[in-house]
Amino acid sequence: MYTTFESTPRYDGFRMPGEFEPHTKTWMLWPERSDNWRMGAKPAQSTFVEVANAIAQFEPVSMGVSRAQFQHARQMLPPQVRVVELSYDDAWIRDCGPTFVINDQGEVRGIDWVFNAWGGLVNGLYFPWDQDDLVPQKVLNIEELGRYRAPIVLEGGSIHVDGEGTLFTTAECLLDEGRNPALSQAEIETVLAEYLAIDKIVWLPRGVFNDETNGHVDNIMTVARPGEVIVTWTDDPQDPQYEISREAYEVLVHAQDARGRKLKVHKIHQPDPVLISEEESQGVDAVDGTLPRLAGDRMAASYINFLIVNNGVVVPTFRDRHDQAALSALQEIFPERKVVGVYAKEILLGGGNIHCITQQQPLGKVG
Ligand code: KQY
Repeated sequence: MYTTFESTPRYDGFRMPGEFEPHTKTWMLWPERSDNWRMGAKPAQSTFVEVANAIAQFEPVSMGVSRAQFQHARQMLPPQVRVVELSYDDAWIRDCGPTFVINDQGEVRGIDWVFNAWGGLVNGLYFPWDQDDLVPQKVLNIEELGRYRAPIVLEGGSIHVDGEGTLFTTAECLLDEGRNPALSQAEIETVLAEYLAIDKIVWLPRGVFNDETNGHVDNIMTVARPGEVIVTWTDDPQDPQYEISREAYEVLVHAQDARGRKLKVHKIHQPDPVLISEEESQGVDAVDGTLPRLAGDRMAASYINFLIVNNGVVVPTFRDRHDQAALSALQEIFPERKVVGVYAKEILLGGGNIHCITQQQPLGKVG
């Protein structure tokens, strides 16, 4: 049965689990809009199929697809991927989809944050976004899970948790004027504490250079397991990411998590700058109100934007000289999982990466 609860997850005994905890499935949305994805989204669709295939080695995948693309997506995706018709504005389910929470009995519910396309009329990336804002309701209806409508604008990519009371985020994003200008930092912290069962928030100052989400945390750092995090890095002092990564590293090595632990912080060197080519730029339809894709612009490329799945890790690669080192480092950090790389420039050209196009649904009670 579908219910919207008026209480808060914490009050009801729910918490947001870490991504490394068991999943029942991963959700994705099929890319389609030609003002964000080049060549009518055809190259991006091929990459989304590769990501779905990589995840499907480890756990079920459900793909939301529009009415217009249903037959095409069904034909491109393997039979083990469930295809569900639903409407949405673009394919970033990490951000517009529900954040799942779980209780000690294994009941799963979903948080439906207010979504305004990364900044609404102040600095949002497209208009309108009303169908994206309905995605959590649709997913929770399909899954017959209870819903909480949260009272703030928030995207899933702007938070990471350790499942044990610690949340990581960036001030650049959560305090941006396009999200919740009427709320203080303390008021935002109170909402996060109540909806995700959080006792400690680690604020990084900024996200990755040129990240159009106002610096989502999921592109600069992630949580491997409680007490252990990974940050994107560069050794090049001329690179604009150099100071940003150092700043984040300093915060992380000096932080204590909700359980009073010091963090073990791994560094993964970023790829060389990934720029939009003339051909890639020309493949994107120009539409007023949508962020243009200009030749020569640098995209926010980072290996950190990976997804942890059951027994696996699905990592973006860039055909870059740093790819192999990143994959090897991640395999060492996750010896219990198989690390799989997917060449992901087409997702990056849309403005995000593998973590941004996926949303894990935790494993609830079995049977
Ligand atoms: O990185 C993300 N989480 C989403 C980026 C949105 C890009 C829209 N063009």
